[in-house]
Amino acid sequence: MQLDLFENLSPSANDREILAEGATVLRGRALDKAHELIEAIGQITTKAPFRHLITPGGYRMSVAMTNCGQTGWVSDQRGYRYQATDPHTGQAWPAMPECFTQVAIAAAEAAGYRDFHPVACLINRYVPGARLSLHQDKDEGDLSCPIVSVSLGLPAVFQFGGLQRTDTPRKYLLQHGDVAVWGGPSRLCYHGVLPLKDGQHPLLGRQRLNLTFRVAR
Ligand code: MD6
Ligand code: FE
Repeated sequence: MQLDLFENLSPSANDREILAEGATVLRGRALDKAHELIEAIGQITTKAPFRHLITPGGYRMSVAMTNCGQTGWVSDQRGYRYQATDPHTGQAWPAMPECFTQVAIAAAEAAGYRDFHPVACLINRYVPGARLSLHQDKDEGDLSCPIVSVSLGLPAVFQFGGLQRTDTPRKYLLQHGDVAVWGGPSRLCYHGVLPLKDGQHPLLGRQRLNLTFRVAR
């Protein structure tokens, strides 16, 4: 009985979309952990609040950010970098919660990346209108490891292009619970998020939260 093989799979367990070689969206992969992740984000942001970073060019980012883990991504007039302390408090970033690590490792494995051990998680908050222009993630020091990205709250249009800024990006809707895993030949592909459309999410209201797990030095 062929059907029996699939009987125990939840409807989403095998739902994946390949964006390019090495880049996969696992639809709904974090859905069953969403409450736990959101609760943990609340704890983290009491110690390391969301803030709007300033780009090296002097612009205030519309996306608000914070971090947890051994190191965190920051931006200011001096440039983009990872640092072990929160520039706002001078304290170490809050520890990475166990539920974060588990979701990230399991998703990486499901996408074919074994032995992924994230040390940093950048937490992004989008309110309606907030956007992230096309960029490459290249400040990590170790580009051999993938990035795992978890979407929560309002849906967003994710743009995924090629290795050149001028390559025309394709668009993908990232919804609550979706996990994108990104590495190998597409690790340096340009990507971005279009201005968030207004809406009301049952768990998060008028916002989108995104977690990106990284191996950084
Ligand atoms: C976001 N994500 O989805 C922004 N970067 O809010 C990213 O910039 C990103 O989703 C690298 C890999 C996956 C991502
Ligand atoms: Fe990115």
